[in-house]
Amino acid sequence: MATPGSESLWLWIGTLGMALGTLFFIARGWGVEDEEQRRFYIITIFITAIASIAYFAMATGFGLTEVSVGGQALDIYWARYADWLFTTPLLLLDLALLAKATRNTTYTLVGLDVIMIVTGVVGALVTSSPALRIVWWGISTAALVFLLYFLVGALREAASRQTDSVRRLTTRLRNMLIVLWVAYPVVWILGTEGTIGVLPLYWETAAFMVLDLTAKVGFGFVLLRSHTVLNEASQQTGVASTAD
Ligand SMILES: *C/C=C(C)/C=C/C=C(C)/C=C/C1=C(C)CCCC1(C)C
Repeated sequence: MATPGSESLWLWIGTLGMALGTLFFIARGWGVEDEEQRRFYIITIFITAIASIAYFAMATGFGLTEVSVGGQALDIYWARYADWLFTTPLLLLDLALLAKATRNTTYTLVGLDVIMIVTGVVGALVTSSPALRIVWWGISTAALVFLLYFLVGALREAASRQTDSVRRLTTRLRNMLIVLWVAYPVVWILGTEGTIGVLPLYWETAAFMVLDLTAKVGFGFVLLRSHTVLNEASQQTGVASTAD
């Protein structure tokens, strides 16, 4: 097993940020009685809790491996993918619940997401050739494109059933998600994984840390900021289920 280098600084900042985010969401959700609202808290708390554990593991040298591709030794933090495999579906679930997306839509989003992460980790660990790694990156990126396409469609469809403030919140979170998620394959291909070596591991780790914190803690802040809006979002369920 390889040992972390100077990039561990960013991994420790990530650990701390995720842990503080987790504590903040727990404290904020403490007195919330409404079951529907609590669901958003539970999901969001698990997102940052899982990420803080993954960051701690990486900062202490677990989840790092060295792969050799065409004579080049690459340091790969595979623990990221274990984190993302659970946290990205949970992020989508937050948004799907807010939008009252149908189960089929939610499953489709989660399915594409799992394909994206799994093909991403294969790309990160494949050693036969740099070209093959890029092919896996392409497959993973294609899954992301389909995912975002379905997400936009599903949220547009849901918009008519939402109040103005819930719709505004959904749109804001959707835009955040699109901008942030699209940056991941870019960092990957420019970083160690892409073998081009534009972005050294130190800066790649910093970039992923900023993206992860924004996509999880930042996303959670925006989602859980207004209890009034979450309340409206949960009340719609009542309306929708009586209308059914
Ligand atoms: C909290 C963590 C988040 C929001 C992680 C998101 C990760 C992605 C959108 C990753 C996407 C990837 C590709 C589209 C291709 C290359 C491999 C990945 C896994 C970096």
